[in-house]
Amino acid sequence: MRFDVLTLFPEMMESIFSSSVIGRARSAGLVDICCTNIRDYTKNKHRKVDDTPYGGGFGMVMMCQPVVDCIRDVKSRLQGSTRVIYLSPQGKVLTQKKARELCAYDNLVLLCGHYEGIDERIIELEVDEELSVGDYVLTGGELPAAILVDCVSRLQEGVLADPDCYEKESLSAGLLEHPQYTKPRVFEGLEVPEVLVNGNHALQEKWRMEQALERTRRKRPDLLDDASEK
Ligand code: 4H6
Repeated sequence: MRFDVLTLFPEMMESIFSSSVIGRARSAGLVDICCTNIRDYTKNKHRKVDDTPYGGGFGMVMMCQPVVDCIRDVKSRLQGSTRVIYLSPQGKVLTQKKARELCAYDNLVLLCGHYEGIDERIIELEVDEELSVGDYVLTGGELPAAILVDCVSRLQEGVLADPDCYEKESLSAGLLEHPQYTKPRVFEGLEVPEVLVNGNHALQEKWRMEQALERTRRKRPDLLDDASEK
């Protein structure tokens, strides 16, 4: 899978994508992540990417020309199926189900908005889908784009060390994870549940499933309402 992140802050994105699991996946050639600076596509001498909104109002709006040229140039170099996604508070909220669906594309082009957003005509002309990472407002689309890259990358084959991770996830689809413990057995008087220390494998599996269900009921009952959405 290839990701192209179109942003005014490529160096910020590079640092995120060079670390941890995603950094390793990239070095191993399991995902290809490329950050492009939208400002490189400006044609005015001040390298200006924004202008004042028609009809007045607060702030600035990203202009059509640099953004559209940037999207088209990046797309022209891609092979296979491509989806152009704009990260914005107006999008549908990203879910695990959506992340799995996006795995069907060869390329994801992620457009990061800034200022008060982008000229609506860019969306009309070049954007296939608008996604949000949650109902709150951020200063830019960069962190949402990083979340999407992370979430879809970890579904690519070989990115997670243990293939059982995917298996387990699909079994408990739409549920929260059971509690986890490691050594020592007692910490400040709190003991690890007996079944995890002395129980047999079948009992432990049953315990984990019960805990996952109980936790979901208590902490996120909304997840149980429509398990198919997850
Ligand atoms: C597009 C339009 C995504 C992008 C407006 C982006 C939250 C999310 C942005 C804006 C984002 C999300 C610019 C509106 C700054 C507020 C960038 N915020 N904004 N929930 N911000 O996925 O002012």
